[in-house]
Amino acid sequence: PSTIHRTDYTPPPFLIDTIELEFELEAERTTVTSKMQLRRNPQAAYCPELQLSGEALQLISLRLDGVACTNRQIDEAGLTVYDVPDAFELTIVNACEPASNTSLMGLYLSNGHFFTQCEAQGFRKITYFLDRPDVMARYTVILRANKAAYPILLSNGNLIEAGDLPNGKHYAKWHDPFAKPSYLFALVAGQLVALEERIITHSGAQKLLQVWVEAHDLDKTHHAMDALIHAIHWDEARFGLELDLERFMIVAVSDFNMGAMENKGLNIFNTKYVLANPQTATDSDYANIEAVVGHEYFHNWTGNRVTCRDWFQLSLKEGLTVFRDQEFSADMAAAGAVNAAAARASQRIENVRILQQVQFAEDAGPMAHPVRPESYVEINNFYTATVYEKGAEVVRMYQTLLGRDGFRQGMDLYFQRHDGQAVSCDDFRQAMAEANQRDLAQFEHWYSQLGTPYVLVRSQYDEAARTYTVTLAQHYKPVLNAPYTASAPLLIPFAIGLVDANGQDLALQLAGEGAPGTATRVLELNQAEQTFRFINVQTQPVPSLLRDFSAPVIVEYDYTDDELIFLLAHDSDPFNRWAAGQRLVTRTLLALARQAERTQLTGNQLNQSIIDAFGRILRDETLTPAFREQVLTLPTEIYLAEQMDQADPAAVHTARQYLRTQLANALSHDWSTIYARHQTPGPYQPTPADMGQRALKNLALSYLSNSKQSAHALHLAQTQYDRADNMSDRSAALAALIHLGGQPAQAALADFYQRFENEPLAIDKWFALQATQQRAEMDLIKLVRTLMHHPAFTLKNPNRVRALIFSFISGNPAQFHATNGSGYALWVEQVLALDTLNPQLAARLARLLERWRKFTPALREQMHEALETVLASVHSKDVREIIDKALI
Ligand code: BAL
Ligand code: ZN
Repeated sequence: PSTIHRTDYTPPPFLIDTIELEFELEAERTTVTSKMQLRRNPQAAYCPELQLSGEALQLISLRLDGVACTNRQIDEAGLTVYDVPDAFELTIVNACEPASNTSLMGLYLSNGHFFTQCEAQGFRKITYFLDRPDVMARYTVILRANKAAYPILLSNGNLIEAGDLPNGKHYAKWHDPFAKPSYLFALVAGQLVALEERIITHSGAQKLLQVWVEAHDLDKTHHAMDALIHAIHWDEARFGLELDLERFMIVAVSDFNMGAMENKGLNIFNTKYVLANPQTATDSDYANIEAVVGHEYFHNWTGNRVTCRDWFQLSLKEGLTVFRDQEFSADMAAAGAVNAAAARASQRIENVRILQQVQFAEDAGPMAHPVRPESYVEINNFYTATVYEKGAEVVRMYQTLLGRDGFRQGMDLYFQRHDGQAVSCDDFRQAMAEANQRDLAQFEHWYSQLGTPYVLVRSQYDEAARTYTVTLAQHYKPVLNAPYTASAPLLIPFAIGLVDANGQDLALQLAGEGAPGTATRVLELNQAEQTFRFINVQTQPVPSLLRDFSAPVIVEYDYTDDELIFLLAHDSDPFNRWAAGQRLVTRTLLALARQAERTQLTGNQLNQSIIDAFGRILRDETLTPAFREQVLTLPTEIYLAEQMDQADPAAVHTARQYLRTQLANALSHDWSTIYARHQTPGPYQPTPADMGQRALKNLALSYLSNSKQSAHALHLAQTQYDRADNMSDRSAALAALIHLGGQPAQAALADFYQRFENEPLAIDKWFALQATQQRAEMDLIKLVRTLMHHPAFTLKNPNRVRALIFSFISGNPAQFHATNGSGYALWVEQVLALDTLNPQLAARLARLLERWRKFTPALREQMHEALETVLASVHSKDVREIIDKALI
């Protein structure tokens, strides 16, 4: 497979103005007729032949301007038509095979219904086309199918006509008035029902909103519909962006590689991000649905109206849209909360936690790439945390640097200039710069440089001069196997506060300034090293660094434990309060892990002041339950292993379990009190306040089940399981029961299965809870293998595979990395099994071993062998790219 390079971009030699598509939908073999109006692109170099992409297609006929055309060739990549005129009509008839398409790209079947997935390059599995995002055409689509089997026929845009046909068939004709790239095409056909709402948007236009599902799921669509309505209003209020179609549809599908897809006017969603009722969905499911519904809706402008010139610009739409969905979720949480700032901070903590756990690790491994990648073999491998989450942080930094109004002006100019175009990350930066009359040339490095920047902080207090000097130095650490390591100083917005001995923020005044200013200051670090001198500082402060995580960097500063305990208690910036706690606990856990590598962890090895500090947070009723839950949640084992020079999953597991038990026992009275106090009376409501209460209560239950009070915990868990009126409480109780083991666990697992046998998303939880249990005496590889033989398990459903196999590997690294290699053997088998079935999912699984060089020598060697084994038999370019990069 060849490598595609960003700098090789050339404009498309031809443009397609319109396309009329006709589908004869048959499961085994669908016939597609495509009539396109093409013309040479005046902006491109002359090319005599037309090359159309096509994969796994059978060409039936080809006509050029109505005449049969034989001057053409078909190969693995597609169809070439030689010596074409400057402007012409091309009519292609081809077939594809939806029923045997297990890749879930192109046209496929799920539960007997037809669905499509075209991003990034799935349209070429439907028909021959210029399948690239800078070719934007107007689509008219006619769907024909058996009416009884497929009563609902949907495509993008507006329904023009529909009617019956002979032989039990019917048809529907759709027209999308907006030119779009092929990756935004979609069709759906099946037995579906819809929840409908009509709304009026701010220009006074009436819109039809529909959430399409299978009939038995109709009661689980209300939350998604509410989220959609909120998202529509939010985008009007915050960015002045209005829904541009007469109707907007969401359709749920259970077999889906991604979370959801923003096809124009016809979003297709993984059921996991649509379906919710209190019995089947947890609080985090409710929150994720709101975020993903928002995300896909926001793409209508950031992605669809203005799209990407090429796939290297993916973050142009994804980073921006993640930023927008994060802001939406934060505003929604704040609107429903008593303490809006705290609600916003909790959202921010969740976003940053994912970045630190997933993206920082990606940035330090063989798949490290800039937010705007330089090259790829398979673009599907670049739907990454870097493009999405780091990309969102890059967008957030514009807002931090330019202010909210300045950012809005930049967005306005971006749409004014580029509506209807396929553009680049540079165009976005240019709009931000020009709308604010700022030179943002240096900001380009955030798009072009890979790796996580470090900011080394040194500080000095001069008591006599009453000055406090802060020196910031930015640098990268070498990235393992990174293809290139160029580095120029970045423009880093670095928010700082200084906290006095009483825990109060100082009003900050830099040398040269006439008067003290705000408590938080955004310093602009734009050189390799810079010094900032604060004046009129009466006593030595403790610095609160990178407040609200103002840039996606790692701060290096020698905080003492006491300083961290102080910030945990006093910092006015809630994000940094949480960050101080995490720093403290990570430091403690890493010391314990080092110790566990040498000797057994017994007795109380902990600094009492740390336990006291966490106890005070736990008891502090002025803090929201959601925040307390976040502070008391320990970093994951994967994150901790990543912080070691040589990852030792077993030692990390021992250390983390040890600290959990210590915190459980030392604070057991508090946990019991918390458990009793934070019940949520009344019917289930997914409000931020109730969600926070449940999160804290269920954390208490989890700690109690790790404490000496296991009989008490068993009683609580059993009662909670039996009485639960919602999935958050029931699944938390089940997790506690599984942890406590024995007959009650088996009984609850059996009950749960029976109760939710017909609810696939709940059964996913049943698999995941078993795969992520933390019981040292349990052979989880054996359990996972047994569960893989369960009749409800299938490799064909990505959610099920993620629930069992991915959950096990990421939730239980100590068992996965068993020294006998049994985890790696499982990995090899499953990567290869998925490789032919669903290459995209296989590549995701393959990535779980990419950090092999980071591990202790004994594990490293076995992981290397496992990678070589996969390489010897791999078929897909998706998996091959990952393994090749890992082995460089
Ligand atoms: N565009 C792929 C799915 C998403 O990011 O919304
Ligand atoms: Zn997206």
